Amino acid sequence: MWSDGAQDIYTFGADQITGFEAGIDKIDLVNFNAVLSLGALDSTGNGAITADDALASTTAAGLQVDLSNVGGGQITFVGLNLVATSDIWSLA
Ligand SMILES: [Ca+2]
Repeated sequence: MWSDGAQDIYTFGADQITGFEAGIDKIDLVNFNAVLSLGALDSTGNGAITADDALASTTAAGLQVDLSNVGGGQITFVGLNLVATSDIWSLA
């Protein structure tokens, strides 16, 4: 997946995202609404998803969020080590 500079809304389960623009682009996890909470994604509760959170880790490519235990895949944010929870949609 590639970002084109405008606001992009990503909806999916397993992908590598290049060019994600913090504060502009959004990750829509509506498909995981029933099985995943924002608190689970941001287990440290600091408003950002980083390698310190339970479902995230740092890979050579960038921040990877592992949704495999809720029926998704691994989402890799290429070149990033942090994604704000405000850029995540559809989770409570
Ligand atoms: Ca966090």
